[in-house]
Amino acid sequence: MVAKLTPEEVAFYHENGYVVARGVVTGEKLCALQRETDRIVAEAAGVTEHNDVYDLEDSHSPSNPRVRRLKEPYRHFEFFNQLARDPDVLDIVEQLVGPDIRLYGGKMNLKSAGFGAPVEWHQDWAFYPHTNDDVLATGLLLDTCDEMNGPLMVMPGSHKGPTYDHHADGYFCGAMSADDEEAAQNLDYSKAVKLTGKAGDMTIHHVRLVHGSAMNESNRQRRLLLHEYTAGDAWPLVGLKGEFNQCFYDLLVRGMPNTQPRTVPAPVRLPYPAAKKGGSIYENQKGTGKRFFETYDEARKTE
Ligand SMILES: O=C(O)CCC(=O)C(=O)O
Repeated sequence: MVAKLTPEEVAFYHENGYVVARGVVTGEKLCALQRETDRIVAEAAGVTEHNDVYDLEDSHSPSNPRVRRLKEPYRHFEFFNQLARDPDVLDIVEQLVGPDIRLYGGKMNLKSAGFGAPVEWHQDWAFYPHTNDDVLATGLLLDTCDEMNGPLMVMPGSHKGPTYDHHADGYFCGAMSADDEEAAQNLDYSKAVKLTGKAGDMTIHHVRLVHGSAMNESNRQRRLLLHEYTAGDAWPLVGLKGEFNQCFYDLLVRGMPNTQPRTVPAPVRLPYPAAKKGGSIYENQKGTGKRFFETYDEARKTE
């Protein structure tokens, strides 16, 4: 049986906007997760462009497959559907958002050894604001993650601050610009915390927390399975991600559905007009203003 968060860890999450739960997936379940991921990634051989399942690195080719994201694996693969509903995971989520829990979305980000793409600083709230902010993302580590292979980085306490601009040239781009004055006044990026851990540990970050990650320059991959969970009474302000019955009932992974959304006065910015480069956060962020993190191409140019 997996340990729940201690009262101190729950208080730490509310104060800082993140926490890491240790040893959430272990033993055969962890091996199965790694095996299933390897199988799905191997099937990207032969895929020529992004599709519903795969988001591909710019350097991907069918003969040299490079996957940077599996999109919503719980929708495509029963193993991942079960994992998103795992009682050990939901027991922890329940400690943070309450007894009614809806799965809003999910993805696996794969940072390959040597070139895995960075994710610019952003707040998930800028992508999917809800009527209340009892919303979080869990991140299951498939690989041991240290400072060198692109850990998720967070800005402690930033979930209590403003919602920053995630637009460039008038369009949503899913990233905060390094030129943004409001962010520069409020955030000291030298205080960013790297969420390192062992395979099977689970990061948790609040939907309004500023976070991102650098390129993986190590010789070890870093795979992170992210699931976004909302309180059952949080209603998405930018609309449901799909058909009503599925979103409202099937993806209610714990508790009772509720037709009376709870509202709180959290600062909202809408992700509109939509990103010029749609698809995934990696594509959206290509439209960003000034980048924080070096990309593979930039790193090669300066060599
Ligand atoms: O994979 C990462 O390190 C960052 C993931 C993330 O923040 C996202 O995909 O929204």
